[in-house]
Amino acid sequence: MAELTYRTAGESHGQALITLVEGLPAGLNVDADLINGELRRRQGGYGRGDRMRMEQDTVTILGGVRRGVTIGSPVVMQLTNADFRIDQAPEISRPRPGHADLAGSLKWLTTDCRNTLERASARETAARVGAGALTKCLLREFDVLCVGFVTRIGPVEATVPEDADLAKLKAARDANEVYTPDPAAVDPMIAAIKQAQKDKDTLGGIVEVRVTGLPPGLGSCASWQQKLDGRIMQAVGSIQAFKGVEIGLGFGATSRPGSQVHDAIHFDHAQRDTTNFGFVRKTNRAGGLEGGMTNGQPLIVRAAMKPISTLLQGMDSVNLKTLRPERSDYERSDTCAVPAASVVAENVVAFEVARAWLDKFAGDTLREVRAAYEFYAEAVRGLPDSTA
Ligand code: EPS
Repeated sequence: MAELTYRTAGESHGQALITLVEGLPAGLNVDADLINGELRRRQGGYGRGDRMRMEQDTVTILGGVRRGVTIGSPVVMQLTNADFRIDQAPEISRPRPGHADLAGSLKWLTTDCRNTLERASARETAARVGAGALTKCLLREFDVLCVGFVTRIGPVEATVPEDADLAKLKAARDANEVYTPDPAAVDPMIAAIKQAQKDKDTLGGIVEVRVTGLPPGLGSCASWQQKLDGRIMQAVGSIQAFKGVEIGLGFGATSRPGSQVHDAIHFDHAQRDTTNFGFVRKTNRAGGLEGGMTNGQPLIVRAAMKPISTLLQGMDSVNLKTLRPERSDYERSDTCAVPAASVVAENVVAFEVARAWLDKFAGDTLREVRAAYEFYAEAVRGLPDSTA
């Protein structure tokens, strides 16, 4: 059974984006509506530009699925681009500060930043959402819920209680255009984006992803590559324009003494049938991960997105063809893509959780994955008598 992995290919204005997912068990129902729903959400959110009115991201499954069910072979998904003018698109030779333009042009020895920006573009995140949404079809078989939302846009911060019911947060998030579960933050966030638009500027923000229903022991402290916190940080930190990722208290843990950082352990027989198997924590400052492994508490991941680097007002730059100072180029772009980025973060976290799930509960078929999970749950409930 191969490890669950995925790759993406395709340019922002090329023919299509491709996602290739390997390592899913056979027998999994693939819900195209679920995948298309996530793709639609990623296209939305207040602050997006005109491109998103042109594209209608809908998945075409090219392989690995028969009659709506996985058959154990690689799953190939395609998203067709409506705007596929890559060969006609103009050259860009005045790199945008903050974008991949300059570093990529030097790397590939060109004065046309387009070769770089076509792949660096956040359009690629549609392919990643496709992969994550596919793995949600697996996670929901085990009642794992993964929800991403916005907690900050520019100067406006949302208030989201740590112990709130995740399904309720999801419903509140889905009721507005900035994907925040705090109704009081919606209008100020929209106003901040409108102001940035007026100022020919852009805004960043913070997104959060919470996952419930995870048993302890996903990921591993035995090797650095298998630590789930590290995998999540790579997956989230590699999202276009992301500059920071934290788990649980994250950076906030540094200013407190240990007694106010760690989550005391209690045991409650009445909770033996839940995913914490009775090992109760009254706080969740660790964000559900200790030693690179899930501990039976909800996962909490937070990440920072910088403002988009394509500015209508431009910034000081250099023309790569003349080496003389000029303002940076402007390409049609978004004012704020933080809501969309919360969908991307949610789905890449879902993928990493699913990967860790299949590492622990491996099987060629969903039946075997389920049996492995049930065996483990029974064994944990049997402790201290059922030791390895
Ligand atoms: C992007 C620029 C804009 C965004 C794009 C990311 O595209 P365009 O240059 O075609 O107007 O809309 O985001 C997407 C296409 C998407 O699917 O999210 C950029 O430069 O990163």
